[in-house]
Amino acid sequence: MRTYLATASLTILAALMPPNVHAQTTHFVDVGPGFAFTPADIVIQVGDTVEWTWQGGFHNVESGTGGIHDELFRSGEPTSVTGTVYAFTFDQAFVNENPVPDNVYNYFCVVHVGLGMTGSVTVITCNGDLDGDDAVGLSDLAILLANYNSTNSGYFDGDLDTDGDVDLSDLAILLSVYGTTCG
Ligand SMILES: [Ca+2]
Ligand SMILES: [Ca+2]
Ligand SMILES: [Cu+2]
Repeated sequence: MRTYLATASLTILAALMPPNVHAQTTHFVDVGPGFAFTPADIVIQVGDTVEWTWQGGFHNVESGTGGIHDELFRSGEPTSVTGTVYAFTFDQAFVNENPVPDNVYNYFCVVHVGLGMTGSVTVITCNGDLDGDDAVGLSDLAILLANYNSTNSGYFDGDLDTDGDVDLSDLAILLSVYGTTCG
């Protein structure tokens, strides 16, 4: 009975929580001029767009790991035309149709993958939800506080602004979405 009441209470609570929504933004990644994507590893919110811009060298962008294309996204054949732009939007439909572990979408330059020219896009589908229950609440706050003042942290440790550490700015973000639900 107690379990039933707790479950029912949570269900009612979830229905009352506002949805977890955010403004869509564009993230910029440089392709070259050396054998690198800069920044190589980015964290974005679902619905955001990543825009790669060629800064020099002969490169492309294609999803996959170890030089094996997984056919999720690809800029086309390698090009050396500086100023070339390739944009891809990681929306909910894309994530649903192409699930990958921890929502980490890896990519590489087919010419220079052997030189370590790789990158990744981590897509957050529920901002502030650190334990993956599609709601932002006390358990997520507890995770953030447990890692408070830590460095070299990841998003799911509570580094919500992905600047490498867990501090007041991350707490502010979590509180701004506290009580929201996703999915
Ligand atoms: Ca949660
Ligand atoms: Ca941070
Ligand atoms: Cu390259």
